[in-house]
Amino acid sequence: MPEGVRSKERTGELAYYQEKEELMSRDEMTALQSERLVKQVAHVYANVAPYRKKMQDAGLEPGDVKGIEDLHKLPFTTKDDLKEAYPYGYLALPLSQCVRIQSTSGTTGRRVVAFYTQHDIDLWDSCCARSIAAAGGTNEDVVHVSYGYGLFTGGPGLNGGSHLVGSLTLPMSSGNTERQLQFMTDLESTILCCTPSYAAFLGESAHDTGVIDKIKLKAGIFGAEAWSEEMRRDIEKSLGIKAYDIYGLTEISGPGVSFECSEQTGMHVCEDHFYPEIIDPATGAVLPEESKGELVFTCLTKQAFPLLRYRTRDITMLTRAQCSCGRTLVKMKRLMGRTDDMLIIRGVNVFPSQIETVLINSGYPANYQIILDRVNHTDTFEVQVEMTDEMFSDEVRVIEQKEKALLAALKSMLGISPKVKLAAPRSITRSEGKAVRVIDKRKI
Ligand code: DLL
Repeated sequence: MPEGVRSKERTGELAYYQEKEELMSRDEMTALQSERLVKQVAHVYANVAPYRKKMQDAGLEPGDVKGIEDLHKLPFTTKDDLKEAYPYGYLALPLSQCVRIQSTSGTTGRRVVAFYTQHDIDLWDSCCARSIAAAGGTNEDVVHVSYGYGLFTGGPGLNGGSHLVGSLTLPMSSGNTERQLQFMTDLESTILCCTPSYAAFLGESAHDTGVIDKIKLKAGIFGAEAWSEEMRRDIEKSLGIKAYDIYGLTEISGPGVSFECSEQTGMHVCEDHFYPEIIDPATGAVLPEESKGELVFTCLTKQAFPLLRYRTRDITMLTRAQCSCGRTLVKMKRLMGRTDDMLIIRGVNVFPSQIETVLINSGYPANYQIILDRVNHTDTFEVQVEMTDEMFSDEVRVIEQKEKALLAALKSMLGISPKVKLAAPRSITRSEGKAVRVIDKRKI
């Protein structure tokens, strides 16, 4: 039986899940990354037709990439590339060798389906295990996973990591706050994994229902959506814990691409598996460390869905400042925004264009606004749309029925429910320049 990460509390020693990789010297890491990249490029050239074509178009052969210093020669991969090749275009192995798919929360066309071999699942789980160990998790902890389970990577990823650490894992999934608090108190959960907004809500509910004194949590691992230092402090105070950030994306594996340690100044990237670069989003030029730009990842070890130079559209910066936890893995700062229009609402990825499609398909004009706010750390989400003259009615009941029907159509497309408000014809302010579709009042 695997021992997982044993408690070192008594000695006060820091626990790592994979000490060798997490504390590797810069030279050793570069050599490992180079060796892995050369193998990976040969693998994708042989097995992924779009990569072979991209490389041929750029006049490149696998032999031209001799180490990590040649990475910049390779073309980028974008979400549009994956969209065009949906679902199997970037699959590098026969399906018979794959054991799992996970998917992003976008709808068809926007949805990315990621494939995993058992090796890919194992390495992903190991990255999540690093995160749990960095948050102080050991085989004496009870890890309460309230990320969604299913196609979303949050639940499965942290679940796998918790098993490797040897913690008792509570696969709660999201929702049903009353039951969450009951398990949390009855089974004495010590580490909570969920979105930061849900953590804040759980804290509030624990205070409101008077169970806060029975809660034994010591740490939380929160990610999948943007959050701020202020929010971190609020959650820490409310739940009496230390709150750690965790980052990842389905295309690259899921949570655990990077994770925070006790220093809480950014997330260590699992760069032995996922090589990060920061580029200028306008020109594609690689920027030096400590510059703000778009984060790009190359999968060095994944077998089934090994993306090269994938443009995440997330904005951050990388730093190699020495970390008090001892880890030498490069750190990325808390995310500073995105280069595209994707909104993350209560942890779900939503594109304004999806909303527009539903409105237009339901017979509404394209005069609408999406209004987002954050009340008590929870996102509020409202869609206001104008009625046409034909639709307009003085009867409240008729309007309510229409709102209900539109809400159902939006929920089925997006997977989450906005508040729907039908406005009188021509009542939404017109813009003289670009239309302002999204009003995001969330202060993050
Ligand atoms: O959100 C994976 C994940 C699950 C990460 C659980 C952390 C915890 P996707 O649904 O593919 O995957 O969404 C990926 O979410 O490109 C970021 O824009 C955003 N995101 C993820 N983590 C963070 C974070 C998962 N810690 C997209 N802070 C990414 C801010 C985050 N944004």
